[in-house]
Parts: sequence; C-alpha cells; structure tokens
Amino acid sequence: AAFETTLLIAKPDAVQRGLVGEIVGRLERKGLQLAGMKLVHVPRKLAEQHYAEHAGKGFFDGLIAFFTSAPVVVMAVRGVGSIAVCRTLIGATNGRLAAPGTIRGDLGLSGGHNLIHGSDSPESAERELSLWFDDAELIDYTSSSQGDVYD
Ligand code: YYY
Ligand code: MG
Repeated sequence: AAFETTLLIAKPDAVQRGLVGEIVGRLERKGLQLAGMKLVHVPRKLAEQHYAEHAGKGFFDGLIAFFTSAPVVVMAVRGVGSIAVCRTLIGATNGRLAAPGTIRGDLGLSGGHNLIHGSDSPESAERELSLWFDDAELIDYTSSSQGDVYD
C-alpha cells in the first residue's frame, strides 16, 4: 500500500457539539498525519459542489441546509491507505447502525447529522482535495513518528 491523502470534514454537528478534538485525536492516535486543516463556514455553492453526486435525491436539500448551518473543520489526512482507513474509522452512514469503535458508532445516533465526511475512493479524494484546498495549503512533511507508525 502507498501513502495517500484523503479529505475529511468534521461537520457542523461535530463543531457545535465540541467533538472536533475527539475526532482529530482519534485520527492522530491511529498514526495518521494532518496535511491541511481549516475552519470554514461553507458557502451554499461549495456545499452543492461537494455533494454533487447526491443532487436530486430526497435528502439533498436538507443535507445542504445542515452542511451550511454552522462552521466545519476541513482536513487533509495523509497515511498509508488513508482513504480506506478513514472510512473504516468513520463507520456506517447512520449512527444507529455504525459499529461501536467507529466515530459515528461511538458518538452519534443520527442518520444525517453524522459528524464527519470522508472521501470514499481515490477519485473522490482527488476531486474533493482540489475543491477544498489550494496546493499551498497542503503541507508536505515527514512525521518523526513514521518509523514507529509503520514497520
Ligand atoms: O459517505 P457517507 O457520508 O457515509 O454517506 P453518503 O451516502 O455519501 O451520503 C452523504 C450524506 O448525506 C450522509 O453523510 C448523510 C446524508 N444522507 C442522508 O441524510 N440520508 C440518506 N438517506 C443518505 C445520506
Ligand atoms: Mg459519501
């Protein structure tokens, strides 16, 4: 497996509930590395671009209203296999069905206010990283812990 970067967003409910540190802490404890991070009150157009794959679905309008209701924390997260690893850490979409041990499984009960977004494929990660970050906002560095995080 190779190093890759994924796009995660601590959603408005995570910020409002004071769970950003809890979420970032889980990523750090796993050994993942932050490559970019910022607080954004998302403009409607950017929200619609981010969730373009869901345009026209029944939950779309509510999703956009929620996603633009309060600030979010946008993160670029780097590590070996980080796209799939982060989806596993996040858990199933609905917090009532997400497994214990996952972010959604441990921290929520909602289907829509489910704390965190994570890119679902290499193609999505590339698209979403370029949507949310300028190249200059992504910091390339080698963590001093890498020799212990990876064998
Ligand atoms: O990738 P993930 O966030 O787990 O789910 P998606 O199927 O991509 O849906 C994006 C987002 O939309 C989801 O996190 C909550 C919301 N949503 C919803 O409110 N109701 C649904 N039936 C499906 C998704
Ligand atoms: Mg998705």
